[in-house]
Amino acid sequence: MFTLYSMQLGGNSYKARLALAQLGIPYRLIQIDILKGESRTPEFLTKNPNGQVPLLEVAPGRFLAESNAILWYIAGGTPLAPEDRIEGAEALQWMFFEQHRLEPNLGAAYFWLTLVKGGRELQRHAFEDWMEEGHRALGVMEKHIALHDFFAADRYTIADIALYAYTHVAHLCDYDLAAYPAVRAWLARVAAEPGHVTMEAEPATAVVAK
Ligand SMILES: N[C@@H](CCC(=O)N[C@@H](CS)C(=O)NCC(=O)O)C(=O)O
Repeated sequence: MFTLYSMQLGGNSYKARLALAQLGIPYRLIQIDILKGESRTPEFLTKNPNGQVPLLEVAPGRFLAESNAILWYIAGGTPLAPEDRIEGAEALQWMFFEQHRLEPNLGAAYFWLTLVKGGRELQRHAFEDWMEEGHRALGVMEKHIALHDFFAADRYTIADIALYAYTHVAHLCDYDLAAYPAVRAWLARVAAEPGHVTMEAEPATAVVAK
């Protein structure tokens, strides 16, 4: 059985929990509180020297980091991963876009504005950039999703899961999605997918480690 080291309200960890839930894959869930430094303990650093969650133990002692690599691994061979070569590459294209353009802005704003007390003041200098670059990324998504139902392969895939994680909480960290009607419609389509779980939910397939 997989073991997932996860932060409940972290978008990157949510991606893995959402895919595992929708694929009906049972796993052991270990909650990590990064605000208490639990991803930087000597013990955790032996598992992931980069000191971050999510982290998936795929076999005893074999660890996989990076949320989108985890998505790629767990969804391989399932309908969530396009099997066609170009469609698979297009899913990857959006997953790299998510890590380069979306997550560094929406993810950072979400973390500092919603999870860290006093974060807005602490990060005042960075906030303008996150807003500008985040809106740029949302604009790119809007153009694509106005013409398609999903981001790759004409169906719901791991590309949608990757992009959904921080887009669906954008409104909590000052991003007004009013100018992105197609993105809002896509968010609703993703939330209506069978087996969808929210970021707050502990998936029924998870066995929470005590
Ligand atoms: N690129 C990584 C980013 C992971 C990441 O930023 N994780 C955060 C929580 S969302 C974390 O563990 N931060 C703790 C730290 O850096 O000390 C991914 O997609 O998994």
